[in-house]
Amino acid sequence: MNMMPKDSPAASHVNYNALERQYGTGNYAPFNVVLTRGLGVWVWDVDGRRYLDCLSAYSAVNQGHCHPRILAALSEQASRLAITSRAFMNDQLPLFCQELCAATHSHRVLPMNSGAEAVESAIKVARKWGYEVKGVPPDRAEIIVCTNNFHGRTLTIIGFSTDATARNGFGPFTPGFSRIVTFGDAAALEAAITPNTVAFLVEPIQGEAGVIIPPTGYFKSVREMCTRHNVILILDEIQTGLGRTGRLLAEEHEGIEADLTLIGKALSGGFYPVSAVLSNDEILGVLKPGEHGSTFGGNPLACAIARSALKVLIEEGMVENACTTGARFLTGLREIKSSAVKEVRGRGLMIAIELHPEAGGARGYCDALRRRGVLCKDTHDHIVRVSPPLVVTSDEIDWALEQFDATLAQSVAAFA
Ligand code: IF1
Repeated sequence: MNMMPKDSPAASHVNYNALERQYGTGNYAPFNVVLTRGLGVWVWDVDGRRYLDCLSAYSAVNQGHCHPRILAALSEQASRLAITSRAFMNDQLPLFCQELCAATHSHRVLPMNSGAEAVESAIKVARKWGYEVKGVPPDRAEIIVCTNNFHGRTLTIIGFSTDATARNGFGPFTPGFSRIVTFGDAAALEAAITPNTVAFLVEPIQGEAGVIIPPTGYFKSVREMCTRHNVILILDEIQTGLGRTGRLLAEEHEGIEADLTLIGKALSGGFYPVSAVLSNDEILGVLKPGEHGSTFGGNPLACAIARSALKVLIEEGMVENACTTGARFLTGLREIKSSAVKEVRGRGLMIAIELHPEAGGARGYCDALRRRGVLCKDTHDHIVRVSPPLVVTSDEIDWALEQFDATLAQSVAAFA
């Protein structure tokens, strides 16, 4: 195992685990690893052990940890001007909007901060568009979502989650999301649309649900239906976007264009919360001065970082690399002979290994991978998510495949 770079802090005597348990909040159950440094696809723990990051902060570090060009842009801007509020204009936001529109073939950008804020903003905009443009009666707007959706953790969003763990104990919830349809079932969506439906909010690939790839043609049908019924198609690309699936936006695989696209996470290369709602005049034009905003949304530092993160992603061929190395990873994982594996699926570098329930649970495999220097995360008990930064090389994929092969080949009993 390569040791920590020379200039990193030595192993500390701080009991990080105890401190976090004593003073933090127990809303996570993290793996037993304390990270202190990251560069590219690699991260190091406080004891100098190196790991290949196959989670990428849930696709927030598509560009790799601490990308030097993005770091330089952050440092330069932060030393000059960080935040001004939107009460005044700044010299970064207009360029950020122009460059993001050009890259995504959008016409307008609403800059926000977290992914959930982008989702909440999209819900507000879709409702207002419904009342002012579509003519839905006041307070009657309906938005359709999918089973097993994940769009964030705010009250409105968990209100339409189908995951009891996300909902229990947090009610009452925001009305207007009563119609929840099976992901991939076009007929179910057709049946759920009413004259009061203003939008269909959906992930192009369901990430947290376990990298659920839609049936071929599903989104073509969705696009046709939304157009026919004058319903806004909102694609949540906060995880699938910005190269993760081997295209700049996952919608490109489906040959469609959303009416409203949400991006976040890697929009900052993992340095800063930056998200955005992408759309056009008719939809984003419903927002008038004073009707929406946030303290940090569109601030100069966020915009400078995002401009660099987008430039780096495109100029350094990371989207194309996700396509080629993703295919290599998927093929290699599928060639592993293991009684524990039920299915390996994915698109680009958004991959999941679904295990048989008898395998004893994905968390045990993630722990075994961690001990071999690969960091992965389990989801829904039996699924291992695999999503390295988009700068990963073929050699690094091949090394990772050796660790997966050794781990998955272990007897199922080892993890029971
Ligand atoms: C956690 C999950 C992933 C997202 C999509 C919106 C958001 C997310 C498709 C909200 C955020 C994060 C949340 C984070 C872990 C991670 C996650 F496991 F929670 F479900 F990626 F799959 N749309 N996903 O994936 O963005 O407000 O977080 O910036 O809650 O621990 P956010």
